[in-house]
Amino acid sequence: MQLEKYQIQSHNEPQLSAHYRKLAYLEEELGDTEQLIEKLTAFQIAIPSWALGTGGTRFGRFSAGGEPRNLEEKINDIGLLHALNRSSGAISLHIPWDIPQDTLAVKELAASHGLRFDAMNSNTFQDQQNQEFSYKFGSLQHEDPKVRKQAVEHNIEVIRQGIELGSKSLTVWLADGSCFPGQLNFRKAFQHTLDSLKEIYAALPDDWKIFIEYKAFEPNFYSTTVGDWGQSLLFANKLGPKAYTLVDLGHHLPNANIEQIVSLLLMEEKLGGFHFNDSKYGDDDLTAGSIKPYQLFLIFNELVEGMDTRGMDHAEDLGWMIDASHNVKDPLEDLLQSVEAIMLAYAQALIVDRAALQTAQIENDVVRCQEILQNAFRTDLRPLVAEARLRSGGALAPVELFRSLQIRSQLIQERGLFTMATGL
Ligand code: PSV
Ligand code: MN
Ligand code: MN
Repeated sequence: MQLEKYQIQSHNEPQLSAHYRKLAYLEEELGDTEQLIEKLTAFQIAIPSWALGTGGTRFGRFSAGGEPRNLEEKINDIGLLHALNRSSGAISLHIPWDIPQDTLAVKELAASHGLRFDAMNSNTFQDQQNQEFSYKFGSLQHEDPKVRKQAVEHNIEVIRQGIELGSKSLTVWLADGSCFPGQLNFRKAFQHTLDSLKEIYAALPDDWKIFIEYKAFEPNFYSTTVGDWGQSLLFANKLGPKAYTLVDLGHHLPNANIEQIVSLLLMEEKLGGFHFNDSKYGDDDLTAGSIKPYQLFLIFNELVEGMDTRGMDHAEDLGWMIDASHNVKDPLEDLLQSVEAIMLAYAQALIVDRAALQTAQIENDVVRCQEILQNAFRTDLRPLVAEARLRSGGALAPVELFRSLQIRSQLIQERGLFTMATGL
């Protein structure tokens, strides 16, 4: 199904006067908001192809129905999201879940929705059909060079496919690690992984980046070979200038200070991008901003400060992506909520009074520092984010429109009730 312009307009029409009233109030508070709106309009968040179906746990999976059955339908779903919010203009593919049959047609379809191809994701954490060697005991870290070679070649194949699609980066997330003490020689595992990554790095085109994603635990529960930002940074530094660390918010040990990690990675010019999600305990799949919105804001606060200090382009110089897919919400509504939360945190970070904060920091005025940050965090910037959406042709209230048009029922009619999107 496709969303028509008139459907968005007739949704927006009756809400316009209330919207402009709220916006005017904000303008009174903040002064000129044009620059803020421009930045919000430019900011795009990539959607992973595996977030479009209901996720699952190892205990069960409950499909929402109408899930995309192939790459084309996944692209169409992201097209729908982008039409609604105008901020989801990119898709991140996972190989082999999303192998394009007809690359040209896939590119055209994506372009017709205004989507570009974000980072490509390789998969050496599952055994695929017809695969010669198993990844049960790791891939790039494996003791057996033949297993490592197979995993390296897979990554190089993913780069090749990405080149055809116009992507510019590869994200490597490894499940490699160990479940029990003594299972692994940590240094050997690291060294093998480094050697394998070097071969993948050598296959990167000049204008590509490789993102090394870390994760503290799961599926291995004793050690993960790229377990934290220190290990990821070691790899990235040893590999060279095209290698960066990727921060997935859900991949830390509880209470980790992610904003500090972000700040230091930026300082080292090694922050490559983000996977947004949220968690209460050890999850990496809850809706961004649903549990710890203040943390999300604090992360953006460091991002904006660090990027501005370095003259970086907010929209272009880092990879922004959602990585969440869970069990109980409609996946498309969930993604709309995640994008909104990310945009809000970004907007709040943009209005932090940086000069005043710097002065308060120099004067050790701790109370003032907190006031400044929380003033920004507690300002309701939803009208600003909505205005950015409105100006780009999106809906003032995307979730409401998704519901009133009964998009899920239409997708179920088109695709059936018992569909199962490929993914985690
Ligand atoms: C597994 O934790 C994971 O969610 C990682 O975050 C990757 O980015 C993703 O799967 C896809 O490979
Ligand atoms: Mn991730
Ligand atoms: Mn994850």
